[in-house]
Amino acid sequence: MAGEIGAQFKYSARQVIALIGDGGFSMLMQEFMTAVNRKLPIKVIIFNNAKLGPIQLEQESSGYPNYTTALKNPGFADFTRLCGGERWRVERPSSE
Ligand SMILES: Cc1ncc(C[n+]2csc(CCOP(=O)(O)OP(=O)(O)O)c2C)c(N)n1
Ligand SMILES: [Mg+2]
Repeated sequence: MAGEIGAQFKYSARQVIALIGDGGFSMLMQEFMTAVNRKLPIKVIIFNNAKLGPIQLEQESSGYPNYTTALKNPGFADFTRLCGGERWRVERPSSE
């Protein structure tokens, strides 16, 4: 999120959208609070597959068994709401 925060400060009239995995967001989720505190209108789309995908890929491509890449995530929508952000949780790709 640091990049998006910097981009939104620099280009305040433009829309900044972060597309991020659950693992990546978890590593820097405190920065969401910074974005809210500074009233930055950044949109964050979190792809939650409950795993550290690149690490699993590295392990498998190196011939190692999969080890500790599954994530037990908090409710990201609840987290962002508690931080003061607006949030929508999407469970199905349809618009209904
Ligand atoms: C502080 C920090 N930033 C970035 C990385 C690089 N990194 C390695 S694994 C990972 C997360 C991957 O999981 P996820 O974002 O959920 O990817 P996906 O499951 O969608 O493939 C990141 C960001 C790191 N290890 N540490
Ligand atoms: Mg993931």
